[in-house]
Amino acid sequence: MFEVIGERINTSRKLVQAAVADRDVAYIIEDVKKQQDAGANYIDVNAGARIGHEEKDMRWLINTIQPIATIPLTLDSPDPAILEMAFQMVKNTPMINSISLEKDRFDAMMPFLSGKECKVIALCMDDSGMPAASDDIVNRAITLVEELNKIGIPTTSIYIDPLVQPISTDVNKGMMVLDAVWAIKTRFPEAHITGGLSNISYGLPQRKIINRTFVSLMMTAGMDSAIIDPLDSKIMATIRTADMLLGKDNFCMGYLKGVRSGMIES
Ligand code: THG
Repeated sequence: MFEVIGERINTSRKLVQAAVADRDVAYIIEDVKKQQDAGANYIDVNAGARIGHEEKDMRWLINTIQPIATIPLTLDSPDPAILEMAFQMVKNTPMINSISLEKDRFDAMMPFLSGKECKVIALCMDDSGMPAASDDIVNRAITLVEELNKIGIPTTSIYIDPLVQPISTDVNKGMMVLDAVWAIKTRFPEAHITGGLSNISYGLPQRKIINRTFVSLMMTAGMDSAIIDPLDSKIMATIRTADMLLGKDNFCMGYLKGVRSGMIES
């Protein structure tokens, strides 16, 4: 079944930033509980927005969330030192977000991940920047899987993020990533495909209809996870329905359960 990584605990969101600045434990706990109740499989924790405060904010968030979390955390930082610190704090094996092929980050992340039993998000990014063609995405994914396999991370623990780019700047950006996801999933059927979706609609009005149409297309190509807001009931209903239509929901049980609980409606 599709895995939802709840994105709400991110200091780039104004209310979360204020709650973190005020050390408002109740606000954060309430938000995490809501994401869990809405069906999240992981809670992404990103403390990157308050410049100079990431380490302390990340520590505080983990200490606040961990006692009430019933699902694993996704530790989200571009800084390998922050990820290492956070990894040591968590009791349940987390998901690491992320490694990439950018040299400094790659070189720092590989020894850290070596021999660890954790899931890892691998960004198809290198020092030349965002991928410009479908083949770039696929080639970077292949390198990432091969390198991670070498240090003992099994393909089933790897979540490839192909990096979604705005369709408003180039109408081919949708097909570019869809083709790449299809190719990666064909080459590595055991790998997962994840990522943020909202970049696709950047610069256009009515973004949510674009994001949720895109997630169903991405699921057809092989995406089986995404970093989204689980409290957005429309995208959650789209995901549950697409999962069923793609044969991932035995006896349509997930769909039926979603309808009975009122989470899915036409
Ligand atoms: N790939 C990976 N990790 C990621 C991303 C990705 N982590 C961060 C991000 N992208 C996904 N997380 C979020 C979290 C919150 C929001 C968007 C993405 C969000 N944004 C509002 C907006 O842009 O309108 C902010 C509004 C507010 O201030 O509340 O909510 O792609 N591996």
